[in-house]
Amino acid sequence: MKSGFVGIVGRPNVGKSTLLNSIIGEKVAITTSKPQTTRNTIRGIYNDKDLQMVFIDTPGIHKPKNALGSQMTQSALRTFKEVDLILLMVDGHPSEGPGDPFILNMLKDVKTPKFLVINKIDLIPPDAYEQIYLEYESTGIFKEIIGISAKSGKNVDVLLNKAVSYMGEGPQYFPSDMVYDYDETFMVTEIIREKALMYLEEEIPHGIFVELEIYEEKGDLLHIGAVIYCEKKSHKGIIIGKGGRKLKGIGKDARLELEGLLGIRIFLELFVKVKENWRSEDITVKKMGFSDS
Ligand SMILES: Nc1nc2c(ncn2[C@@H]2O[C@H](COP(=O)(O)OP(=O)(O)OP(=O)(O)O)[C@@H](O)[C@H]2O)c(=O)[nH]1
Ligand SMILES: [Mg+2]
Repeated sequence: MKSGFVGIVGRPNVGKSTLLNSIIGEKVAITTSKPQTTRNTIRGIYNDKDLQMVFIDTPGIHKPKNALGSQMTQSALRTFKEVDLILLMVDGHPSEGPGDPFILNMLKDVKTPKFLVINKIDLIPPDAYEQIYLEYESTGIFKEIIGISAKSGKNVDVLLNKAVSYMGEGPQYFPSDMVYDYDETFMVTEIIREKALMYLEEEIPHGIFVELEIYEEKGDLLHIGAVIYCEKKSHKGIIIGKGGRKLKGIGKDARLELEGLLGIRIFLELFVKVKENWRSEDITVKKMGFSDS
């Protein structure tokens, strides 16, 4: 049996979680068009005959502005050391500020084999692709450089096949029918957060987190009560929206997806509460499990 761990790292919004979902073939991690969507390291398990690969999706590495950002970046960096193969993902956007040079510098000292994955090739003009390719090739630290589209699935199979050859003989870490390693309630809070992110703009998305207060199955109905926490009173009004319309939209979208996912009718109640400055409080951030598990 071959097995091993593969870490997916890179700046926010390059498509790491989209790649994880594409490899696993189902939604294991939420994805949005907003940077810093993923806050926890998320393990997706790829099972095939005599093969198990555990892909670790990580929060986008960025210059932290608060305790949450710092925990997120730290957990991504820790992943370097825990895996058999590292996929550094970039997209066509040139890094604003020292993002990628910072990551490259760290990677240079890590002995683990590394691939560069250039994502969103559907959006990158050929000459720009070549420039990115040559720039990263010149660092000499990548075993492979592969262009993919995580969204359409293009070349994801090529990437997977190349990654398999870096897996050694090893144990089966998880049962062969398992595709993620977290609790069902984690995905419930994540899907509610995903829908909220989609409805919200500017700073507000980064300042929210979701906590479950009720999770009770009654006959053929699952009762879920969840709180969307935000940082400011003024944000609370925006999340609720005129006549409660935005919150209703978030609730409906989340309920429909959760019903499909869990295969049960759901009564979803959403509440909005304020917890000022939670992202700057180390203790709150740790308690909420945003640090690595
Ligand atoms: N056009 C295009 N868009 C893509 C592709 N892959 C991902 N995206 C989009 O890029 C955005 C970010 O995707 P995510 O998978 O959430 O990115 P991420 O790297 O996990 O982001 P963080 O969790 O914030 O670090 C989403 O809107 C995706 O739909 C691709 O191959 N082509
Ligand atoms: Mg992500």
